[in-house]
Amino acid sequence: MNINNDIDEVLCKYLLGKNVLETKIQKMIDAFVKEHNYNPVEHIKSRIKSKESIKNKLISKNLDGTIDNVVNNIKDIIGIRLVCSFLTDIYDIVSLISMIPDINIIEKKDYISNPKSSGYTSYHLIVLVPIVYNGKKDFVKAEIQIRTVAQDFWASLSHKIQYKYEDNIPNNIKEEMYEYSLIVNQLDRKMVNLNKIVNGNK
Ligand code: 0O2
Repeated sequence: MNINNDIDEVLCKYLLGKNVLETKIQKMIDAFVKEHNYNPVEHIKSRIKSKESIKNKLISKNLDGTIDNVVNNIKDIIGIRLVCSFLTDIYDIVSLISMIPDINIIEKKDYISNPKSSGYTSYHLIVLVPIVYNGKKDFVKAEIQIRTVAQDFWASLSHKIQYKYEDNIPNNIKEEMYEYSLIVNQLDRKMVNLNKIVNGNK
């Protein structure tokens, strides 16, 4: 499949959107840290989806390589991941993001309450980010993934396994990863409780 040549210009818009979103999220974190003397975010990672990955996603969705299909059907060309210590931080971060002026949340996916069948847990937001490109106002979509350090550790190995076996992950590995996702969840909950005790149940 060949994606239309205009993809490079479209990707410039997404790069701009990534910068706008990163700046707004960083400001949000700085303000929170100033007020609470606590940083809920351990680290942030962001990326623009590669053309190869965009192409593969279109193929997996049975879509042609038109710009309309890219813009309307690929919501994670901009991907920002916020990794935090505690499960409770995730929900605080979601509510902080929902208060950022100009950032419009259009979809929320709580894979913590409803984990994926693989065992994957994370909180995903799809947002609209305002940009000004060639003097014109526009919006681009972005996916924000919010997860704990433990969930990130699990997802990182899961990603390597998916890459290595593509769609043919052996059942014993799938089962083992699912079992470890339950352990991650249990650990995350225990850490929240312990942290409450350490902080005098605040
Ligand atoms: P990559 O390389 O991380 O970008 P959509 O994909 O948005 O059209 P869908 O299926 O509703 O449609 O999206 P979903 O499931 O909300 O989010 C998909 C993303 O979640 C994946 O993006 C991964 O980042 C992450 N994810 C989902 N399941 C797993 C899993 O089992 N293991 C890991 N490591 N990550 C997972 P991509 O584009 O598939 O991949």
